[in-house]
Amino acid sequence: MITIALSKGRIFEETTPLLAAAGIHALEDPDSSRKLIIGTNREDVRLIIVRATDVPTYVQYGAADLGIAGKDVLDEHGGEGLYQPLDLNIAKCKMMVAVRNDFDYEASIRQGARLKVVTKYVKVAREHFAAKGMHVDLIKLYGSMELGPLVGLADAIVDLVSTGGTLRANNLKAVEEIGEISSRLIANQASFKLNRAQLQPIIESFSTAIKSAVK
Ligand code: PRT
Ligand code: MG
Repeated sequence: MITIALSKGRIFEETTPLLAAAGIHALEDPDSSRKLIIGTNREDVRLIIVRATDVPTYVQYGAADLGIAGKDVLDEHGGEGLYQPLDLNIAKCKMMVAVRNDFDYEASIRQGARLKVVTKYVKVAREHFAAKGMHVDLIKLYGSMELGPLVGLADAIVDLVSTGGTLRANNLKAVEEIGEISSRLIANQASFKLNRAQLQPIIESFSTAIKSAVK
C-alpha cells in the first residue's frame, strides 16, 4: 500500500490534477468528508489528510510514503529523512517581510533599531535577519500574523503573500522578499528505495503533468 499525505484546501485542490495524471482519483472529497484516510480508485494507493505543517512529520517517520508540502513548511521542518524529488510548481506565493504602511523599515534598519517580528516561521525568519546582520526579537504566532503590527505586538511580520489582498486590507506593505515558495513532492528515504517500482511511475506522471502545465 502506498500512502500519500496531503492537507485539505489549496494543496488538495491543486494536487488533484496531478493525481489524476497518475491515474489516481480520491473516492471522497476531504473538504466535505470527515474521514482522515481516503481511499482511491487504486487499491494500492490511499490518501491521508493531515495539517499542512504535519505532512513532513508523517513522511519522515514512514507513516506516509509520499507527501506534498510547501517549501515554507519544509524549510521550517528542516527536511530530515526526506527526499524532495520534485518541485510541483503549485500553491505558489512568496515569503515576505511586511510592516504597517506608515512604518519606515529602511530608516529603522539604518538606525540599527531592534525590531520585534511576529511569525509562524521562526527558523526561516531567524536565518533571514541573521544573514542581514539585523538583531530582531522574534515572537512565535500560529496564525493571523497580520494583526501583530496593528495592535503593537510587533513592528514587522514574516508571512506568505500571494495576491497581497490580506496585507492591503490591513494597511500593511511588503518591504522585503525572503524567497519564492511552491509545494514540493516529498518521499520517505527508506520507502523511496524499498518501493521504487511502485513510486517511480507516480513521480514520473507528476513530472510530465507539471511540464505540460508550464506554458
Ligand atoms: O490554514 P491552516 O492553519 O489549516 O494551515 P496552513 O495555513 O498551513 O495551510 P494552508 O492550506 O492555508 O496552506 C498550505 C500551503 O499553501 C502553505 O504551506 C503554503 O506553502 C501555500 N500557500 C500559498 C499559502 C498561500 N499561498 C497563502 N497566501 N499559504 C498561506 N497563505 C496565507 C498567508 O499566510 C496570508 O495569511 O494567505 C494570506 C495571504 O494571501 P493573499 O492572497 O491575501 O496575499
Ligand atoms: Mg492557512
